[in-house]
Amino acid sequence: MATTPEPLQQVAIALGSNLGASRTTLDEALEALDRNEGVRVIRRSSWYRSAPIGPVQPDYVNGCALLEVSLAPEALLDVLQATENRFGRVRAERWGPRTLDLDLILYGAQRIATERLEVPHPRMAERAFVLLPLAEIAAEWIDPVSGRPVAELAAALSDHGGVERLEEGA
Ligand code: A4P
Ligand code: MG
Repeated sequence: MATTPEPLQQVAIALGSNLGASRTTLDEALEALDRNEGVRVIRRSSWYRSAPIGPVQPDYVNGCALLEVSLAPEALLDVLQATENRFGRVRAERWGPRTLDLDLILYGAQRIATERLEVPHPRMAERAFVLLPLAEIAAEWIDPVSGRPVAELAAALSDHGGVERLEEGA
Protein backbone atom coordinates (compact mmCIF):
# COMPACT_ATOMS: atom_id res chain seq x y z
CA MET A 1 0.00 0.00 0.00
CA ALA A 2 1.37 3.43 -0.90
CA THR A 3 2.08 5.59 2.13
CA THR A 4 1.00 9.22 2.19
CA PRO A 5 4.04 11.47 1.78
CA GLU A 6 4.84 13.53 4.86
CA PRO A 7 5.09 17.30 4.46
CA LEU A 8 8.65 18.59 4.03
CA GLN A 9 10.38 19.25 7.34
CA GLN A 10 13.59 20.98 8.26
CA VAL A 11 15.72 18.69 10.40
CA ALA A 12 19.03 19.12 12.22
CA ILE A 13 21.25 16.14 12.90
CA ALA A 14 24.50 15.78 14.83
CA LEU A 15 27.32 13.60 13.54
CA GLY A 16 30.14 12.10 15.56
CA SER A 17 32.98 9.63 15.05
CA ASN A 18 36.02 8.60 17.06
CA LEU A 19 37.12 5.35 15.41
CA GLY A 20 38.72 4.95 11.98
CA ALA A 21 39.10 7.76 9.44
CA SER A 22 36.55 9.96 11.17
CA ARG A 23 36.47 12.98 8.87
CA THR A 24 36.13 10.85 5.75
CA THR A 25 33.43 8.81 7.46
CA LEU A 26 31.41 11.94 8.29
CA ASP A 27 31.70 13.30 4.73
CA GLU A 28 30.71 9.94 3.26
CA ALA A 29 27.83 9.55 5.73
CA LEU A 30 26.31 12.82 4.49
CA GLU A 31 26.64 11.64 0.88
CA ALA A 32 24.99 8.34 1.83
CA LEU A 33 22.14 10.11 3.65
CA ASP A 34 21.51 12.36 0.64
CA ARG A 35 21.02 9.29 -1.56
CA ASN A 36 17.95 8.22 0.44
CA GLU A 37 14.55 8.95 -0.99
CA GLY A 38 12.94 11.67 1.08
CA VAL A 39 16.23 13.02 2.50
CA ARG A 40 18.18 16.04 1.16
CA VAL A 41 21.31 17.32 2.85
CA ILE A 42 21.15 21.11 2.63
CA ARG A 43 24.23 22.25 4.57
CA ARG A 44 26.83 21.09 6.99
CA SER A 45 28.77 22.89 9.69
CA SER A 46 32.53 22.89 10.09
CA TRP A 47 33.96 19.74 11.57
CA TYR A 48 35.22 20.04 15.14
CA ARG A 49 37.57 18.03 17.28
CA SER A 50 36.13 17.41 20.76
CA ALA A 51 37.27 15.79 23.98
CA PRO A 52 35.22 12.65 24.77
CA ILE A 53 32.33 12.73 27.22
CA GLY A 54 31.87 9.33 28.86
CA PRO A 55 34.41 6.51 29.22
CA VAL A 56 38.10 6.97 28.30
CA GLN A 57 38.27 6.87 24.48
CA PRO A 58 39.82 8.79 21.58
CA ASP A 59 38.83 12.39 20.73
CA TYR A 60 35.78 12.79 18.50
CA VAL A 61 35.21 14.59 15.25
CA ASN A 62 31.77 16.22 15.54
CA GLY A 63 29.55 18.40 13.40
CA CYS A 64 25.93 19.10 12.46
CA ALA A 65 23.94 19.14 9.23
CA LEU A 66 20.62 20.52 8.04
CA LEU A 67 18.35 18.17 6.15
CA GLU A 68 15.07 18.59 4.35
CA VAL A 69 13.04 15.42 4.78
CA SER A 70 9.68 14.02 3.75
CA LEU A 71 9.95 11.15 6.25
CA ALA A 72 8.18 10.84 9.59
CA PRO A 73 10.52 11.07 12.60
CA GLU A 74 10.84 7.31 13.23
CA ALA A 75 11.29 6.58 9.52
CA LEU A 76 14.13 9.10 9.54
CA LEU A 77 15.61 7.42 12.64
CA ASP A 78 15.54 4.12 10.69
CA VAL A 79 17.56 5.79 7.90
CA LEU A 80 20.05 7.25 10.40
CA GLN A 81 20.52 3.88 12.15
CA ALA A 82 20.84 1.97 8.87
CA THR A 83 23.54 4.47 7.82
CA GLU A 84 25.37 4.02 11.15
CA ASN A 85 25.31 0.27 10.59
CA ARG A 86 26.61 0.61 7.02
CA PHE A 87 29.60 2.47 8.37
CA GLY A 88 30.44 -0.35 10.75
CA ARG A 89 28.79 0.90 13.92
CA VAL A 90 28.87 -1.68 16.72
CA ARG A 91 26.83 -0.87 19.82
CA ALA A 92 28.95 -2.16 22.69
CA GLU A 93 28.73 0.25 25.57
CA ARG A 94 26.62 3.35 26.12
CA TRP A 95 28.58 6.50 25.22
CA GLY A 96 31.41 4.22 24.06
CA PRO A 97 33.60 4.78 20.97
CA ARG A 98 31.99 4.51 17.55
CA THR A 99 32.79 4.80 13.84
CA LEU A 100 29.60 6.81 13.31
CA ASP A 101 26.87 8.30 15.51
CA LEU A 102 23.95 10.09 13.90
CA ASP A 103 21.58 11.79 16.31
CA LEU A 104 18.34 13.52 15.45
CA ILE A 105 18.60 16.91 17.18
CA LEU A 106 15.64 18.99 15.90
CA TYR A 107 12.67 18.05 13.72
CA GLY A 108 10.90 21.29 12.72
CA ALA A 109 9.31 22.73 15.86
CA GLN A 110 8.12 19.32 17.06
CA ARG A 111 8.61 17.76 20.48
CA ILE A 112 8.65 13.97 20.24
CA ALA A 113 8.81 11.40 23.02
CA THR A 114 8.36 7.77 22.00
CA GLU A 115 10.10 4.59 23.13
CA ARG A 116 12.72 5.00 20.37
CA LEU A 117 12.99 8.72 20.00
CA GLU A 118 13.29 11.88 22.02
CA VAL A 119 13.42 15.16 20.07
CA PRO A 120 14.83 17.73 20.66
CA HIS A 121 17.79 15.58 21.66
CA PRO A 122 17.67 15.59 25.48
CA ARG A 123 21.36 16.48 25.93
CA MET A 124 21.75 19.08 23.17
CA ALA A 125 21.58 22.12 25.45
CA GLU A 126 24.55 21.02 27.57
CA ARG A 127 26.86 19.89 24.78
CA ALA A 128 29.32 22.26 23.13
CA PHE A 129 30.12 19.61 20.49
CA VAL A 130 26.47 19.88 19.33
CA LEU A 131 25.67 23.56 19.94
CA LEU A 132 28.79 25.15 18.44
CA PRO A 133 28.39 23.46 15.04
CA LEU A 134 24.60 23.82 15.18
CA ALA A 135 24.88 27.57 15.82
CA GLU A 136 26.89 27.91 12.58
CA ILE A 137 24.05 26.56 10.44
CA ALA A 138 20.88 27.08 12.52
CA ALA A 139 21.51 30.11 14.75
CA GLU A 140 17.90 31.35 14.67
CA TRP A 141 16.18 27.99 15.08
CA ILE A 142 14.05 28.06 18.24
CA ASP A 143 14.56 25.09 20.56
CA PRO A 144 10.95 24.08 21.32
CA VAL A 145 11.90 23.00 24.86
CA SER A 146 13.52 26.20 26.14
CA GLY A 147 11.92 28.60 23.62
CA ARG A 148 15.39 30.04 22.98
CA PRO A 149 17.30 30.26 19.68
CA VAL A 150 20.24 27.91 19.17
CA ALA A 151 22.71 30.83 19.11
CA GLU A 152 21.57 31.82 22.60
CA LEU A 153 21.94 28.26 23.91
CA ALA A 154 25.45 28.13 22.45
CA ALA A 155 26.36 31.49 24.00
CA ALA A 156 25.08 30.26 27.39
CA LEU A 157 27.45 27.27 27.52
CA SER A 158 29.58 27.56 30.64
CA ASP A 159 32.59 26.10 28.86
CA HIS A 160 33.47 24.80 25.42
CA GLY A 161 34.85 21.57 26.88
CA GLY A 162 37.80 21.03 24.54
CA VAL A 163 35.84 21.67 21.35
CA GLU A 164 37.95 23.14 18.56
CA ARG A 165 37.11 23.90 14.92
CA LEU A 166 39.00 21.87 12.32
CA GLU A 167 37.73 23.19 8.97
CA GLU A 168 34.99 25.24 7.32
CA GLY A 169 31.51 23.94 6.63
CA ALA A 170 29.97 23.37 3.20
N1 A4P B 1 17.22 7.77 20.67
C1 A4P B 1 16.36 8.49 21.40
N2 A4P B 1 16.30 9.76 20.96
C2 A4P B 1 17.17 9.84 19.90
C3 A4P B 1 17.54 10.91 19.03
N3 A4P B 1 17.02 12.14 19.16
N4 A4P B 1 18.46 10.65 18.05
C4 A4P B 1 17.49 6.35 20.93
C5 A4P B 1 19.00 9.38 17.92
N5 A4P B 1 18.67 8.31 18.73
C6 A4P B 1 17.76 8.55 19.71
O1 A4P B 1 21.41 5.50 20.82
C7 A4P B 1 20.64 4.80 21.76
C8 A4P B 1 19.16 4.92 21.43
O2 A4P B 1 18.75 6.27 21.56
C9 A4P B 1 18.79 4.57 20.00
O3 A4P B 1 18.49 3.21 19.84
C10 A4P B 1 17.55 5.45 19.72
O4 A4P B 1 16.36 4.68 19.67
P1 A4P B 1 22.73 4.90 20.25
O5 A4P B 1 23.18 5.79 19.14
O6 A4P B 1 22.57 3.46 20.00
O7 A4P B 1 23.71 4.96 21.53
P2 A4P B 1 24.51 6.18 22.11
O8 A4P B 1 24.72 7.22 21.04
O9 A4P B 1 25.73 5.65 22.81
O10 A4P B 1 23.53 6.69 23.21
P3 A4P B 1 23.06 8.12 23.45
O11 A4P B 1 22.38 8.12 24.75
O12 A4P B 1 22.32 8.69 22.26
O13 A4P B 1 24.43 8.86 23.53
P4 A4P B 1 24.71 10.32 23.22
O14 A4P B 1 24.06 11.20 24.24
O15 A4P B 1 24.49 10.63 21.78
O16 A4P B 1 26.26 10.36 23.54
N6 A4P B 1 31.74 12.84 23.35
C11 A4P B 1 32.09 13.67 22.34
N7 A4P B 1 33.12 14.54 22.50
N8 A4P B 1 31.40 13.66 21.15
C12 A4P B 1 30.33 12.82 20.93
O17 A4P B 1 29.74 12.83 19.83
N9 A4P B 1 28.84 11.13 21.88
C13 A4P B 1 28.44 10.39 22.89
C14 A4P B 1 27.16 9.65 22.76
C15 A4P B 1 29.20 10.32 24.16
N10 A4P B 1 30.33 11.20 24.23
C16 A4P B 1 30.67 12.01 23.20
C17 A4P B 1 29.92 11.96 21.99
MG1 MG C 1 23.39 8.16 19.20
